[in-house]
Amino acid sequence: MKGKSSKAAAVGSAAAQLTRAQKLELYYWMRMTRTLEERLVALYRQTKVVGGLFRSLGQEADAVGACYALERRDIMSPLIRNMGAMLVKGATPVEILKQYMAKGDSPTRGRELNIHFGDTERGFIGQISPLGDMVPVMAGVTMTFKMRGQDRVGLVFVGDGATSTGAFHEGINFAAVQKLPLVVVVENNGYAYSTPTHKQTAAAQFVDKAIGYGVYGEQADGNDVLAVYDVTKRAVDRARAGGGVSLIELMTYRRKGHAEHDSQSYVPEGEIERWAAENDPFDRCAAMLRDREGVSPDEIAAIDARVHQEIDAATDIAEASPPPEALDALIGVYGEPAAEKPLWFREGGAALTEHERAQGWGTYDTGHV
Ligand SMILES: Cc1ncc(C[n+]2csc(CCOP(=O)(O)OP(=O)(O)O)c2C)c(N)n1
Repeated sequence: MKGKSSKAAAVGSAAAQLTRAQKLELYYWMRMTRTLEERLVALYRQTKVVGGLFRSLGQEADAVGACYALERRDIMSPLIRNMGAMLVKGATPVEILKQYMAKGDSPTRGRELNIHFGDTERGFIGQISPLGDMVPVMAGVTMTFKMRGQDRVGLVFVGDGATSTGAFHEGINFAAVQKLPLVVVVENNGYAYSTPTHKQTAAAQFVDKAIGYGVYGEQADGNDVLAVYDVTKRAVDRARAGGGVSLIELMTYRRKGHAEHDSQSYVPEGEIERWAAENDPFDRCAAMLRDREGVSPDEIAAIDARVHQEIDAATDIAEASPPPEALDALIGVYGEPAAEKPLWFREGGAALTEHERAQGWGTYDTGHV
């Protein structure tokens, strides 16, 4: 409901329209996420990973289920724990492994770490590290969609900690006022680094913040991949139809530390084990596939085996890749001269060139600010 938060509806019509094959695909992407992260842990312990390693253990359903609701033309901005969303959007295990190992032919040629890379063709953009800052960035991206009259939606992932930053507030407020086609997914996994949620917000639940911004708000069970898909698909459809911003809170739990080096000494005894035993997204997805789609244990085992084979092959390729050459550091530092490139708007509403018009660009009077 607009301007109101609402508790998660039970899995609704959007998820009910998914085919058996699509549900198996959701399982495949979740399995790919978990197994690829496990492989990265092994490489990390062999000191082959450069920098930190960030896991999404126990919250794989969020990244996969939410991103599955997007079309290829839509743009998604992940956080460090949303590798699954990048996989769904078309990032390959080879790219991710090379990037984590800072190889010379990795997407950023060894300059950035983990999943800090993007590809607008496939619809994901590289995150910037300051928490919350991707919200105003995605407000800008979706404003461009709106000004160009494009049928495209943006989705930005933020953690519970990120919602307490100024950038989050400014970004969602601006997007709300401009009625931009933006879906803000707040992954509430209980902790921001070592800070439990109740120590960084006085709000009873993050979805309540939707009221203050005048946007739609819904909360869903983040460990149920169908519920995640369902709530996100509704928000994406609403954005595409001109209904503006939605804030979705996904209730989940971070079973690993902030990064691989974090011992989680601040976590109360038994909490992690309880979530693992009672609320693992895989167990729940496998039970759903068995009970609703008649999927056999053999079918599940076949997917698991396929994922392992794909990751083995990707690891061989990534490990064999060379490190960066020192002189590579000079490549791509400066852009090509922009003289040939038309601007996407004309200040003061000046006439568009034929080329701009053909591409569907518009005029935008910026005034004299
Ligand atoms: C503005 C800012 N402050 C601090 C940090 C350091 N930092 C990186 S991740 C993180 C915790 C993130 O927590 P949350 O937003 O809840 O996401 P989660 O890691 O739980 O997925 C912190 C404090 C940062 N990157 N940016």
